[in-house]
Amino acid sequence: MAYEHILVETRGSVGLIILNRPKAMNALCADLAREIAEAVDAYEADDAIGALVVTGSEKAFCAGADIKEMQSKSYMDVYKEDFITVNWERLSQCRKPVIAAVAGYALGGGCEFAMMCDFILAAENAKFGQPEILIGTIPGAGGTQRLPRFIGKAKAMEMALTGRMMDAEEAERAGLVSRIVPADELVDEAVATAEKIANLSQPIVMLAKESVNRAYETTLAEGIRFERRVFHSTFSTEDQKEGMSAFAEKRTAEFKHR
Ligand code: DAK
Repeated sequence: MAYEHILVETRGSVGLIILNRPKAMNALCADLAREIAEAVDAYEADDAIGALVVTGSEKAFCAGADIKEMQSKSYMDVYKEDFITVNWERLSQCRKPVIAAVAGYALGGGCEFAMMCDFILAAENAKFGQPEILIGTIPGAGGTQRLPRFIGKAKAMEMALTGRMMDAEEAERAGLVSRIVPADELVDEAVATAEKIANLSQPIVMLAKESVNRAYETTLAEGIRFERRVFHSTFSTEDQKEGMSAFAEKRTAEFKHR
């Protein structure tokens, strides 16, 4: 499919989505959000794809929602059209693993967008922020909810109330990003990591993702009960038999994704 604001590329078993709106620092206009949702739909439906990587440019992962597009909207506009919500949330509903490879600015909706992914690899020049307060609004795609869960109240509150940006090192220390990699290796490293995941059992990977995500939705006791049921269920798969047999026989497992 031809897109206007994104590039898509299949590398091995990995679906790569590259935000490509350089003149606007990859700001998410409605069409860009729709295109991302369509690309996620297509990769999700493709059995040959085991994991996704979302990235931007070296200068900007994404500078947030398109301020020029939304500046004149009224309350009734955003309420009635459920302002870009459906397409934005598509990424967080993806059942396959998604890695955000962030270089440059990840601001506002861009930071929220990265947080919708399963984990973030950051280039040394990455900068994260929720600057909505500086333009008279507040984060609207999960920033006030996900950020405190990831980095704690003190830093999340400071970022939401002042618009201060966090550099990659602080973001790694705070737990927002899993690793920092050199900018020129960022996408290759993200794709290699995604490929590693894609070569494991797809259904087991999906169960692991669902189980970790449950930690953000429920109590510890309920989460542990959920995990135990899911753990038990892995024993009904061919891939669990294959994985454990391969270990015992000192060979590499060949998962069938069943
Ligand atoms: N929107 C539109 N255009 C943007 C933009 C944005 N967010 N960010 C940058 N641009 C444009 C600039 O206007 C400029 O365009 P021209 O003037 O050349 O036409 C071009 O990109 C280059 O930007 P700068 O000249 O400003 O470049 P600098 O290197 O000096 O600065 C910057 C880069 C990223 C620090 C700066 O551009 C900046 O502060 N940008 C705004 C960042 C920001 O405030 N982001 C938060 C936006 S509010 C929701 C979902 C999401 C949201 C809400 C609800 N629902 C699902 C309900 C999200 C809201 C937001 O993200």
